[in-house]
Amino acid sequence: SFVKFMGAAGLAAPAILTTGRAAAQDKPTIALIPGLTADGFYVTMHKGAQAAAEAVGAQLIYQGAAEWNVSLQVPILDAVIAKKPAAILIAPNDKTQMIEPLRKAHDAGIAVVCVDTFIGSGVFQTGAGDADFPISYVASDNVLGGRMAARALAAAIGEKGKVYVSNVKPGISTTDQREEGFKLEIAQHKDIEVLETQFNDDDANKAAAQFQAVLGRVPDLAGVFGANLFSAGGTANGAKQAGVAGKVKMAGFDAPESIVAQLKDGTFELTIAQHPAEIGYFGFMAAYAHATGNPVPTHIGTGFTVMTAANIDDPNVSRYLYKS
Ligand code: T6T
Repeated sequence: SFVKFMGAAGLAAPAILTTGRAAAQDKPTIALIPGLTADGFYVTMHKGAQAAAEAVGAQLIYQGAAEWNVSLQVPILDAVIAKKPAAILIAPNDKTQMIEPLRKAHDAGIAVVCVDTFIGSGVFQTGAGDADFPISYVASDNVLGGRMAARALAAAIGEKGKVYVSNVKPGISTTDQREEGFKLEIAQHKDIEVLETQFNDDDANKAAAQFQAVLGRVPDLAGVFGANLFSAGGTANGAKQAGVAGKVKMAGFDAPESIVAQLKDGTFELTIAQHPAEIGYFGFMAAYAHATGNPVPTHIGTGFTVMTAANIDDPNVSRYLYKS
């Protein structure tokens, strides 16, 4: 186009060409569908996306289900597709079951960006596989996060003993990868035995009950990795009720406000805070760039902050606590 040509020639486009239709296209509507709504991780991601929307003067639609459940996420996705946004940012509830529902968005000309969780392999725009159509994946490095948790937990239990992973359910890319990273790292610590994973369906009460059941069977349990907010929080409650908080060592993932007291009283050795506001901000910007004709990276990696009793009062650490 003339505007592109002028840009390539290094000249400012005449103002008249940037008004009208072009200006309307500059303000796309972009939707964010979280994994679930009642979770500080996604509340904070929403704030990041909102900040990005305000920065560029574009519209953000935010719509999600109250639980982590494919059968609840699909109708929300369908309702959002019907609103014809330029792009949908989504944390898919399952890496396989959400492929076909998301293909509907893609087929309708809506760009898909995966945030936090992915579909397929999470490697997009390669022309390979049946799930490479999302334009970008914006997330933490979850295998690395699992490895980090394993190293810290191994040190906390003196490099020996029995541990298990409290996890959500199989098929979720993030928590699957955390467990994978955890086990890869623990394999390097020969005196640590990893017991069977306990799946809690993102239900903290279930995670607490599972902790007590495992402790009943394995009284010398040394440690637990709680692979997300509800897994970690529920396991901690279970340990408290059983009177072994601080004795059975805990490595957590995610950073709700309640983690501060639990780090200080020794319930948790550490927690690995993700940076959900970054995921929301850069996820939105990737979608916005695409909607306005600019190329985007197919993967954007965001950071972690490791929180401990020793550093949690540092404002550069506590700023990564999730909002509620
Ligand atoms: O850990 C986050 C998120 O990364 C994961 O995909 C699901 O669980 C959380 O939302 C925390 O509850």
